[in-house]
Amino acid sequence: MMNFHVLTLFPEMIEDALRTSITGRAMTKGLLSLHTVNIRDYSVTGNGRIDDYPYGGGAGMVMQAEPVMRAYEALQETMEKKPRVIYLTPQGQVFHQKMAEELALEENLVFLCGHYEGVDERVLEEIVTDQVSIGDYVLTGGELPALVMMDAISRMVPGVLSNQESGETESFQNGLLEYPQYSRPEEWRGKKVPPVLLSGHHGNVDRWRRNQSILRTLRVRPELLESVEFDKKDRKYLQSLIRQETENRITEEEINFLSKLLANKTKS
Ligand code: 6GU
Repeated sequence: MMNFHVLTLFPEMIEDALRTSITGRAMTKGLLSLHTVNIRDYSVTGNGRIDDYPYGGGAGMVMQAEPVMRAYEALQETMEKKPRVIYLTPQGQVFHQKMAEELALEENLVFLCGHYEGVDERVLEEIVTDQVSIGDYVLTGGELPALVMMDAISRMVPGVLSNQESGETESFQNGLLEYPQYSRPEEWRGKKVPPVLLSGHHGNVDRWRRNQSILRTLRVRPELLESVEFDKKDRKYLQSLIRQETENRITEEEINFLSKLLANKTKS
């Protein structure tokens, strides 16, 4: 059971997204709960404002400390133990799968979504335990990042995915990108399904998929290959790529990368 709490200026954005599809089903099943708090309800100026000009000047507005603190305090009263509080910001650590798996073990998680140029640093020092970014680009607010994190965390909560859906965890489990998938028809607009997938030979299918995963990872995310364990058959495939024995044209850069990788892996 995972209880998400979200401090935000746009609660409906969070509610609508999380009540959709697999996370929505998990909430109905009682495996997840969602509690949003509208920071604007904790405005202290009487006119509903929660932002003000930055001291020292500069562009934009800053979310004030007091409304954020009061919204948090209203939440915290409902919990026995101090929860982890995640502030979504491009200045945070970059989110990854291991982090999702670790956070899925918590009972309560609080997400603080900032807007404008950010949140007064003093309230962050008081309540935030983790600062997280979802990648190197800038968004208008923390709501989409919070939703991205809650989605990734939810699917790691036992029971949220069906057995069939759990298979999809494979993608990153072996440290490689996923192999290509095909469904009916066998030929679509002149393009055929790779014959090995129709052969019924499970060993060959597994080998082909593993090779496709390695090839894709080499082309798109070569740095991921550094932390992958290669067995004898993997190394044979990598050698065949280097010798250009496959249909797949490999660039000189990819060959150099693979040669170094194989040299390093044999040393250790
Ligand atoms: Cl967490 N917030 C914002 N505003 N932009 C981002 C981000 C977070 N992560 C990547 N870009």
